[in-house]
Parts: sequence; C-alpha cells; structure tokens
Amino acid sequence: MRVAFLGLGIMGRPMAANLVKAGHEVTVWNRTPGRAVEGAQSASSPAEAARGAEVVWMCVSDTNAVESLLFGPQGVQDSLAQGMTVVDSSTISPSATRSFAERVRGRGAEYVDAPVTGSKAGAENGTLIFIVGGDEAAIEHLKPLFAAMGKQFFRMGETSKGQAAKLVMNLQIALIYEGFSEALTLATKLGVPAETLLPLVQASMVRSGVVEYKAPFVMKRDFSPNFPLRLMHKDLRLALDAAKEARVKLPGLETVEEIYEMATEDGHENLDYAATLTLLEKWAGVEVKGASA
Ligand code: NA7
Repeated sequence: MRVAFLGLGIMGRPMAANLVKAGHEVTVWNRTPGRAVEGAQSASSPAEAARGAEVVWMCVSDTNAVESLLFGPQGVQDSLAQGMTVVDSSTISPSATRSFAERVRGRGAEYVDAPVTGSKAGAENGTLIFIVGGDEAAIEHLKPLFAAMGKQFFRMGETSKGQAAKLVMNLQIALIYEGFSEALTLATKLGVPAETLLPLVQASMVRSGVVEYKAPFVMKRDFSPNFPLRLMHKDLRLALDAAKEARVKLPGLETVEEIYEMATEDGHENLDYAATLTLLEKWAGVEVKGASA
C-alpha cells in the first residue's frame, strides 16, 4: 500500500521502518528535518507526504501536534481525498479525536484512532498491540499495515474509543509501576534488597507484565527513555481530564499524577517514567540497588 508516515520519534521511526520491510511504499515526514527511514521517500511537509497516499499514519507527541499535522500550514487536509484513511497512533484526547475525525470525514476520507501499547521494544520488533476505534470496514482495510507493525489489534468501538481505552491502559501501567516502586523503596528501607524481593514477586500473584518489562532496567538503574516520563505524564493528565468530563473520581490516579508533576520539577521529564522511583528514594533516603548496579 502507499503509506505516508508522519512523525519519526522513538515509536514512529521503527514503525515506518517495519512498513518498508513488509514491502509497502512509504513516504515519511518529520517536523525536525534530517530523520530518514531507509527505503522510504522523504517529504518536505505533511501535505506533500499525504498526496496520493492510500493511508496517512501519524505518530506524534500530543493533541496539538496531531492538530497541526492535520490542519496546520501545509497540513494533511490539503491532500485529503475520497478513499484515503487517516490513522492516528499518537495517544491524544478522545474528544479532540472525535472533532478531528469529523473534519477529516467532511473531506471524504476515513479516520481511525489506533494508539499502541508495547513501548520502544514493541515498535522495533513489530510486536505492538493496536487499540483501535473507527469504522469496521476502514479497520479491515488496514489489516496488512497492523500486521507489519504489530502482533495484534483490538477494536474498542467507534472513533475515539481506541484513545479512551489507551488512556485507561496507561492509567493501569502507571499505577502498577508506582506500586512496584513503592514496594522496592520500602523493602530496601526495611533491609530486604531488591534482588531478594524480585524472585518472590515473580513467583507470586503480584507478578505483572509491567514489572517483568521494567525490573531489568531498574536493577541496572537504566532510566534512558523507552517511554519518556513527559509522555506518560501527558497520558495521566488526559485520563484525569476524561475522568472529570465523565464525573468519575480516581484518587489513585490523582496522586500518581502529582508524583509525575514533582518528577518533572526535578528535571526527569525526558527520562523513562521508571525514573519516578528516584523521587521515592529521595524521600526515603535510600537507593534501590540490583546486583549489577
Ligand atoms: P517522541 O520520541 O517524543 O517523538 C515525538 C514525535 O512527535 C517526533 O517526531 C516529534 O517531532 C513530533 N512532534 C512533536 N510535536 C510536534 C508538532 N507540534 N508538530 C509536528 N510534529 C511534532 O515520542 P514517541 O515516538 O515515544 O511517542 C509518540 C506517540 O506515541 C505519543 O503520543 C506517545 O504517547 C505514544 P520532532 O522530531 O520533535 O520535530
């Protein structure tokens, strides 16, 4: 398929590379020039990348970034055509998604929200899980592209339900990781080292995919960004906004969002969200150590 891929960050670049690998005809664009994908054409604007494409796939930071790709100067809207599908793999506001979709459909194109879970490793290995909202026929048409970049897709309902489900997934990831970090901090303070505690966690019902993925990084104290703290923070704020709109009170989420706020004040926003642990360590006056740290 002819695909325009917009946004070559931690997630977008390997996703575009996997589309090329699967034999699709890919044109890429990134706001900051100089980022290329081997085997793909490079375009000088979103409109140029999208011209003549069957599918326009976006993966950028936040709601404002998606709005500017679509409707800003030389945006995708200048090239929208009947039969084209616009797909958004960024994690953004569900209500903004509904309004973007309406404007895109007004020009005859389809709109599918398809945020992902699976982090940097999933993007690189082509094992992402897509969390999808939109028209069933439009989603069916995208199957070969989902297969090139991921291992599964789940349709959550109509447009914006993918974004809604993604927010509640990240809410869970952040709260599970917070529980894990608080446990490691208290265990260290009470004299149970992390490497002694971990096999117990993994053997019991406390084990989780989040802990399995994050524990090796924590043990090495490698807080380089797989999923940057600033982006998880954005998702927690989006979840809080959605909860407010829906008149739902979520005290755990409120507290964890404050921790992300403080971690940002401490200058950790570009580290992985796993670095929220360092705040707990600072407050407790301990450092969680692995054998190899
Ligand atoms: P990164 O690695 O921070 O990459 C963000 C990308 O978004 C990068 O290509 C940025 O371009 C682009 N960006 C940011 N703001 C804009 C605006 N205003 N206009 C156009 N492009 C923009 O994020 P990830 O790849 O980890 O994550 C992407 C999404 O997936 C995000 O929603 C996550 O929550 C999930 P730059 O190179 O800075 O010019």
